[in-house]
Amino acid sequence: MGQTIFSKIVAGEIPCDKVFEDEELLAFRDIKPQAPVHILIIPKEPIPTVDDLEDRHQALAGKMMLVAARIAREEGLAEGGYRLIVNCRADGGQEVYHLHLHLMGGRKMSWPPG
Ligand code: DGP
Repeated sequence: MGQTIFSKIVAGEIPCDKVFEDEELLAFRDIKPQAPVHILIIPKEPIPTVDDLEDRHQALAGKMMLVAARIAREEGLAEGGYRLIVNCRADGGQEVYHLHLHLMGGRKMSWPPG
């Protein structure tokens, strides 16, 4: 799998609307938001899909959830609620093959999704 647009964002070659960064993770606003708040939390390591996570990624994967919850609180979403989604490969609707956690909120989400 070649370099993705998200690797270029991590490298600073493409700009993003950043909301969080540390040595392992980056979070930025989705360019095609599906909700009033739509943020992507990604590892800096170019892991293609959730299916490519290995045992050594256990802490990293957990941190993605914790950072998502922290951002949700900062964005004022915690009380009303929000949705976290990871799409995996074609049937999951994944377009960018660099693992990312969608954080969406600010409106009532329908269930089940299409
Ligand atoms: P997915 O279908 O799960 O792979 O979602 C990919 C998301 O990435 C989609 O909601 C649009 C977003 N996206 C694609 N290219 C860019 C970009 O260059 N910048 C930003 N901020 N988001 C992007």
